[in-house]
Amino acid sequence: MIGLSGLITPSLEEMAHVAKEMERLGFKIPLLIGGATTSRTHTAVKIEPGYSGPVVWVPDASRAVGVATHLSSEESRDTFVADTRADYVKVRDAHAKKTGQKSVSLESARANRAKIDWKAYAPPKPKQAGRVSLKNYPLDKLVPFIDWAPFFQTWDLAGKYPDILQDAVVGEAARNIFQEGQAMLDRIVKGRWLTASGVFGLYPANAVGDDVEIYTDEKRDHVLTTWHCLRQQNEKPAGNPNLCLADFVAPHDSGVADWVGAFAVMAGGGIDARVADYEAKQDDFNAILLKAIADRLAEAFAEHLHHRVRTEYWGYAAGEKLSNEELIAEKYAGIRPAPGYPACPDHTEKGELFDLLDAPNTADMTLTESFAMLPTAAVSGFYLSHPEARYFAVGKIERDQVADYAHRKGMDLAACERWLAPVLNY
Ligand code: B12
Repeated sequence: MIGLSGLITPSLEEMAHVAKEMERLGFKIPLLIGGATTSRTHTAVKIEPGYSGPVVWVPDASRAVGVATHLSSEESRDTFVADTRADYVKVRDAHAKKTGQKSVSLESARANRAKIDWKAYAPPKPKQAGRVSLKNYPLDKLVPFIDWAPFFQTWDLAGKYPDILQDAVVGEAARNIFQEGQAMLDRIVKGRWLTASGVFGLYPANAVGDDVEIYTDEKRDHVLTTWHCLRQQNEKPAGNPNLCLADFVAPHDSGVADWVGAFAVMAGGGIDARVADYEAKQDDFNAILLKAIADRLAEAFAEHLHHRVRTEYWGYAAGEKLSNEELIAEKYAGIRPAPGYPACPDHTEKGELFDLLDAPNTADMTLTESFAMLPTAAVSGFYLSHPEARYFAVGKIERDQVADYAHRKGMDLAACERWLAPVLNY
């Protein structure tokens, strides 16, 4: 059997490609699909039609054993495969009948942008502009910023932290894994098992249409790089804007001198050798535990650095005093949208972001050809400071926007459609 796991959306198209390649090469073995961004619908609609062998979406790793048992059993294999196929035919039919979202033209969506009174607003100027590289960042500084809630998700334990520790059903399991997690964290920090490195930059910037131009200096006449944003195109009830992240940056023609930030952080330096050690001992539990803690540290680094930027380097929230719970609940001013998240679903924007920050040299981070970051325990994104800046989902977009976007990015339309496949409404 072949199993494919996909964390971010570029994997979705890659999986469909792998299925077609298996068909072309005459494979007959089962193909199992799993991972955070995959779904039964995607498997049925985009992957299964490409491969005539068995294709099964497995929502949870614990079910992989049952699925594999069926697929390798002489008695149940044919029925299991036939049932799955019949199910996917139904899913495809239902998907084909689904009426797509009602959209507006890009022009109308732009006319309905978020309206900010730029004349009445003075963007905060960073106390220290430019790029700062933070290599080998002290891990103990990150620990207080850890959000433990997703740690329990990794172990399929549902509930809010810290309440989950007292939960009647999963409380004991949660306490046990939390204790193991704390012990691993201690080993990592005291033993310097992992290195964390990051980089950020604060730049003069202005919006031009749906793009954000980042300038080389405050004269703002030389563009260093452009951050391309996508706009919501679903029909909105009166009074609700069709949002685009560029709406939260002062337009160039307003004459208002705005700024944006960019960052990339990781906490997985040196992890591969440690994981390999555990795996060589067949200790999968500790291998997963180590990766889960590294992921928590990477997110804590993003939270910690954003806090430092707000209070020190950009300094617009110098007096901010928020508890970790308030930070997790995003009670601060400004946002840090990350390419791939719903407000900026295009992963290719990480290319320009990494170039801008010189992330391979300044933070020991690289991108794969599918725009996944290495080490895997990594987060990257932008900083916006406007108090009205908020997260939203771009949702599905139409051909007119994709053509415009491809043109703005200087990208071939077909390539652009491939990267944006999960958000196309056509
Ligand atoms: C934890 C997490 C992270 C961690 C860890 C990532 C990692 N290295 O694993 C960190 C903080 C590092 C991270 C970073 C990023 N993330 Co993230 N992350 C998540 C989160 C919250 C949980 C994913 C997870 O680990 N779940 C626990 C595991 C165990 O579950 P799972 O992956 O679903 O796998 C289970 C099943 O699917 C199945 N399974 C999985 N694979 C397979 C394979 C087979 C063969 C089988 C049988 C079964 C199977 O078994 C597993 C256990 O049951 C999700 C949101 C969510 N709730 O899903 C976002 C999410 C995956 N992240 C997302 C994004 C965008 C990113 C970043 C690109 C953001 C950025 N710009 O920095 C980066 C990318 C990192 C990189 N290296 O490139 C998006 C992806 C959406 C998209 N459009 O692509 C998500 C969906 C959040 C969202 N709603 O937008 N992320």
